[in-house]
Amino acid sequence: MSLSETKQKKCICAGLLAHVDAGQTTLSEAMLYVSGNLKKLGRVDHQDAFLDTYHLERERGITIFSKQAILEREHMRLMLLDTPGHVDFSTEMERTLQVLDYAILVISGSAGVQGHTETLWKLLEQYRIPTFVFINKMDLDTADYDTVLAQLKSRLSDSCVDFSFDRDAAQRDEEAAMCDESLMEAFLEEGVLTQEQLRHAVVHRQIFPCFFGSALKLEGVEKFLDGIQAYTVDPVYPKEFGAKVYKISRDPQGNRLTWMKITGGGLKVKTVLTNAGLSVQEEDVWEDKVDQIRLYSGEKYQMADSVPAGSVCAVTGLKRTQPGDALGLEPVSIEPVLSPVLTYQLILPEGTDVPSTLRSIKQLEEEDPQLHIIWNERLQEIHIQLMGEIQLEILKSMIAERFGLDVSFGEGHVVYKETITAPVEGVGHFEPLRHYAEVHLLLEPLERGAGLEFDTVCSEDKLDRNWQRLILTHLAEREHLGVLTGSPITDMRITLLSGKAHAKHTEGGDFRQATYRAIRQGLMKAQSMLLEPWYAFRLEVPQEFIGRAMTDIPARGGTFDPPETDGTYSVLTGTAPVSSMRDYPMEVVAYTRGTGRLSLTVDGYRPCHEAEQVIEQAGYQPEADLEHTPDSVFCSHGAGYPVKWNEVEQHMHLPLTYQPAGEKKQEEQVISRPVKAAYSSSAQLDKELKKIFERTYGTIQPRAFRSQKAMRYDQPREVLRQLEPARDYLLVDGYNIIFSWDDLNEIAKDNMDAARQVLMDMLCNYQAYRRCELILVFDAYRVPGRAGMIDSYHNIHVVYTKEAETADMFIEKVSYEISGRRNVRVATSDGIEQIIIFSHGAQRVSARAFREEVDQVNRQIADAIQRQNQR
Ligand SMILES: Nc1nc2c(ncn2[C@@H]2O[C@H](COP(=O)(O)OP(=O)(O)OP(=O)(O)O)[C@@H](O)[C@H]2O)c(=O)[nH]1
Ligand SMILES: [Mg+2]
Repeated sequence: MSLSETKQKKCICAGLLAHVDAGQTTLSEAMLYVSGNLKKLGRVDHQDAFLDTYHLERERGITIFSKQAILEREHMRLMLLDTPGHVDFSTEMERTLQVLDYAILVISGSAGVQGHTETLWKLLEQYRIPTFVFINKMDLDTADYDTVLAQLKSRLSDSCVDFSFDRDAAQRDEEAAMCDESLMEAFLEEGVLTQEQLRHAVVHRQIFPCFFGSALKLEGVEKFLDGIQAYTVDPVYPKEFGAKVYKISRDPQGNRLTWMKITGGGLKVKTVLTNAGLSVQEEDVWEDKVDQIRLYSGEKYQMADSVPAGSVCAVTGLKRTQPGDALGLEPVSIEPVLSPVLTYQLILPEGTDVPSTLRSIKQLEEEDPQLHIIWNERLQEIHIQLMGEIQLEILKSMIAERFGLDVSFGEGHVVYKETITAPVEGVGHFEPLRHYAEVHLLLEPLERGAGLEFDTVCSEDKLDRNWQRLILTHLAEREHLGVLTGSPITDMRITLLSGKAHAKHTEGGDFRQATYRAIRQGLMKAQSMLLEPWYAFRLEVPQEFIGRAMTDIPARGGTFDPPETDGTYSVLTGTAPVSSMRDYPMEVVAYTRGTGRLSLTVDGYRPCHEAEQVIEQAGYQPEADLEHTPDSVFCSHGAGYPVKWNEVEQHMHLPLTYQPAGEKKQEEQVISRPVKAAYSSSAQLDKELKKIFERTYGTIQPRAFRSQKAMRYDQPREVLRQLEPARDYLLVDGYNIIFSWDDLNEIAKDNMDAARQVLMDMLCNYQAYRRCELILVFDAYRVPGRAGMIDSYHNIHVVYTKEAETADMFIEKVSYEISGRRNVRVATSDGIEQIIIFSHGAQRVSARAFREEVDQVNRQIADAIQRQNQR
């Protein structure tokens, strides 16, 4: 297939969306069949539908993954995307929205508009997707034309217009003209509307053409295709390359597929794609070559050497793409609207190696980023976010299938969020030796459902544009946690007010630190509010049970509109917290003996109805969460020291600029102080410190090894025999720490020996103060000739591991030997690889947290020095 061949036809990407069981897979099948693209008509109920290809889909008769089919007509190529209708898979559905030219909303003629249909409608509005409606199952006796059309108009939009071809055209045009002023003008002038005018109205979402039929009986399907052909416009694309990634999956052979729509130019195989130039962190930039371009239709695919703009294809060879990636000229995608509101503990079978399993399970998160698979250090648990029980069951089967693991899940809990009630200015300062950054952020509450917005009002004269961009990236790059329960923050605008860099000492990482700290400092100052997810519900019960329903809902913290009566049924609509409604569907079934219907759709977040209990239960201590510390680091006499969040404003270098309403403007005399450039070499400082330290605390004994000489070891456990018995042990993963601490990392770039030396000196101070048995471990391969040696350096031990033995392995073995009997801590990097150390009871300290401790010790020593000097 070549670029030129395909371009003569109108090429449209249309997604089928619906409430579960409305018949979208059946409709796709029917459309492919009647247009001659499918020889044999399959059927969902016979487990041979063209688009329900995955075995779990066939077994259950529901769609789980979105899938593509290519429908060729004489003058039109339709790229159909079938999506799952079940709410539990709605994040999968939402991912396709970013690539659709048109949506086909399928409604069951007998079930009518459902709660989920309204959710879909809102999404289509948000993504501004022109929409056709197909009312299916009209073959059933329970389907009624007038009822459904009235429902469409009242619950979705007045602009839903019957476009059936057998309808009186004049009547249709008159109805269409009511939807828009300019259409009305045209209609009054001409008495009819042209196809062109209607097309224009459809693409601008002024009209939603509706068609009726039966997918199963192939009725109205051909006409529907005619309608799509007649009332759609061929999208126009720019010449320069652009593409939007909407999905990551794996084929049966395990090849990683990146699903994308080409939105500009075209794509040829062997092209090198990159995400560089987009606002990503340097370490996240990738560059990969397109290996194959596959045009899928159902399970089968054709390979193409090149595809034109407008195509939807799967590409192999890209290793680091993510759903939502915008490549080339494509603008950044909007954040997904739907997200799971339940979180579950994922329980691995006994004896499973947690870190390696976690790494492989993370593969699933690539495919569904909304799963949010996290390792909760505090609870020592894997947590995963899900939409509901069906997704949970499917995930369990998939994990068994792909990874051979029989996992189970803990009881689900709702996912809380936090926001603030009034604006506040947050300040973060980060200035360890040879580093510098200060950031001031304005945190303002936004209306519910707004999410997070980032902005800057900082003048570029004050802070260079590049630093500002970096700060905005840091704001967006991770989830920021609130201070009530440690849940993610939302519904806030965060604006960069001012910031300061140092001409020599500022590095990118410094602004990250200052930014994170500024947010948390602001949150500590602010009045926070806990939010919880709410459902919009629609409860239909026989009239005799309406009294029961009306007492149940308030008891569960919900509210409702006055009940309506629909024949023998009463209908109650309203909203209620997810947390208290989770078991209600079962209860409705029970008390109505199966005659009641309850539909629940997530309706965003609102203030938590039992905030106090939830906060108390969470037991979250924001100041103890060192990964999200609200405190800052300042510098004095060449040494960094921590400053508590509530004292930061007495030390900051830039003035506050936000004026809370009604408060008098602060004097601007707190103008920036000169940044301290003083830096005395660490060795010199250490010598000085040691002298004074010894005066204060007595001589530092080299208590280290019984034998003072360096020695070789064979088994890591032999190292232990060399140690004085102690209560507390600290194992430090040397290179991990060097690379994690910005200042050491900087030194290491020029001179690794020097970096090692500085670390050793710092740890000597630390050991002297904390009196633990400290073992610093370096991978041997970087220090020729020392492999397998244990050395003593003043009051600490330094181990150079043997060849083919990593520091990790050494630490694991040694910590295993001592833990259980002693208090063992391991200081290492912030990655997740090291969780293993926990499994035998040793405690892991992240590089960042350990740095805080070391800095704190230094500060205490500095205080001691000061006291000494004052005597
Ligand atoms: N009577 C009748 N049944 C239909 C029609 N279309 C689909 N069905 C039946 O409705 C059921 C659901 O059809 P699907 O096509 O799987 O529905 P879906 O919307 O794809 O469902 P999910 O993918 O699970 O959301 C099946 O049993 C179909 O046979 C129709 O036009 N008339
Ligand atoms: Mg389906």
